[in-house]
Amino acid sequence: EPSPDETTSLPSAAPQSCPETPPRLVGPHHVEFSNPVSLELVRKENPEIQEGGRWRPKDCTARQKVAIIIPYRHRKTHLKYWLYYLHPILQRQQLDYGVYVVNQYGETTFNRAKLMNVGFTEALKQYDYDCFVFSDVDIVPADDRNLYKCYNQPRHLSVALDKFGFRLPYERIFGGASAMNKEQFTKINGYPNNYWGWGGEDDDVSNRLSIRGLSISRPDSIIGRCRMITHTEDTNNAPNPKRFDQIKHTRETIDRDGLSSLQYRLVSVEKCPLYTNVTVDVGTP
Ligand code: UD2
Ligand code: MN
Repeated sequence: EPSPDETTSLPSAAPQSCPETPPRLVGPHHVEFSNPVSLELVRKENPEIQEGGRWRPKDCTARQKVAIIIPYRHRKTHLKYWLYYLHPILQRQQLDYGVYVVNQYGETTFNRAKLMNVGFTEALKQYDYDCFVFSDVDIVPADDRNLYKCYNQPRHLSVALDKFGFRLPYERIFGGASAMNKEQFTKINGYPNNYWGWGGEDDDVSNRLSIRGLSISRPDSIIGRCRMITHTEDTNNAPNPKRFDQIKHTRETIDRDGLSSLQYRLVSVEKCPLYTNVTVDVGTP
């Protein structure tokens, strides 16, 4: 049974709450993916990160406890870039945070959405998180004013991606990187569990939000600039041919498919120096 995180050497809660606007943000910053980085370098440049990829500010109490959930399989080079760029940003944002890489076990069809539900559930077993950022492993914000935290409405973070010409490809998009607090996430019954392969699951979540009367909040397209690492299609993640039909039926599936029906076999939970590695068997379609 995992113990609450307070047993680590994280600084204990400071009396004063951190300022609403983090004081050490730098604004737009350079992001490039041309020279691969090592985990050793990331550790060296982020000496305060505790095992499992945990950090919290020492001179003030963070306003939110944020679990970052990354759906993952066979993307080591991308993960290293993500950790390299995000750890410094998240510290400047003064969040009390933990990074959870949810690694799909085996070589069966990828299920991004179900991995998100597993990440939410497993992160809550470790610490009393109140906010959840769900991020692809290949997306890095190019401006640290894009706060990886939760808002009154679900937050879409990756709003101005290089891949999409720095604008939204369509208004209701919620894929890439987004944030929901515990209440918002449970209100939509989490992600659907039965989208196997590429596509559609992010639009299903977007449908869930509108069905439950939630709207999408976003930073502007300057602050919301992000870069996506270019990549080819992964093996075992071919476009899901059922997706078009599935996203038409969210209204019927929202209550029965999601956190309420989540089943998985936990293979391991490993506290690595820069992230917690959750390996899970999500089954097959
Ligand atoms: C888009 C969406 C993404 C998701 C996906 C469809 C944006 C910016 N992104 O991304 O959120 O909805 O379409 O499923 O709208 N992954 C692995 N290993 C694999 C396969 C996937 O780690 O073998 C993870 C990884 O975190 C990756 C994510 O799943 O970033 C999404 O997969 P993708 O990058 O192939 O999809 P993409 O870029 O078309
Ligand atoms: Mn991608």
